[in-house]
Amino acid sequence: MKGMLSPSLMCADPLNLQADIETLDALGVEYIHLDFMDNKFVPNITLDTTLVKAVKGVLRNMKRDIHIMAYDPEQFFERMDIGSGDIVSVHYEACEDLHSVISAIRQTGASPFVAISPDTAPEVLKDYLSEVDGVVVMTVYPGFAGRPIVEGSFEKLAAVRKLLDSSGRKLILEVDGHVSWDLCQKMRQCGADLFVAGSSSIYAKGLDLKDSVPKMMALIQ
Ligand code: S6P
Ligand code: MG
Repeated sequence: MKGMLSPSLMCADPLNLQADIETLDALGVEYIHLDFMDNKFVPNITLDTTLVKAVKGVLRNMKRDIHIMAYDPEQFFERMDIGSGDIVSVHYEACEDLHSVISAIRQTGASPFVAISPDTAPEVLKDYLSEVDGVVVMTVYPGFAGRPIVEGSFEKLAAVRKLLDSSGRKLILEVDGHVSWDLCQKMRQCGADLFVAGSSSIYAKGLDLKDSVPKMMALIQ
């Protein structure tokens, strides 16, 4: 599978979101990463359901990659208008009945992914590999941009890759957190397919997306 990019909209200038989305779309970026938080599962709030829904209306070729860092994520699906073409990831640590949440995502036509936080072991994923289309490995503690990578993240990515391949299904490995210029190629070597790019790379201060995005896309191939 070729490496794909998912720029994190929470790292964009909040007064310029539509222009950024249009630029990313025109540059051939595959996904736009939308972080939704409830201020309970993680101590922060970023993009809200109204915005996540509105983004759907301005996309041309890009698809939404919705990362829900919230308890009881099902309550937000309708307000985000999730459906065909969307990736929707929910956290293993935040769901009481993860099987039923995955099934609810599938029923909308969206692609269900399971996300795991840094302290969660890869083995917990085994029970869900026949139901999801991919997995998100968080390589920072969720809630904020600009955090340092957690130690052991490369080994974890490689272990998850092995697990996904052992399922016999073509599952996507998404990496989220400190995907920097320096580290993205090592993440690729460890088996990541989909890269969330934020303040450590394309959204670093002073950069122009028209330069930084093609540069990042080349690095993760
Ligand atoms: C963090 C969130 C991530 C961030 C991303 C930002 O809770 O899930 O998607 O947006 O980590 O990128 P960076 O390079 O600042 O870590
Ligand atoms: Mg995220």
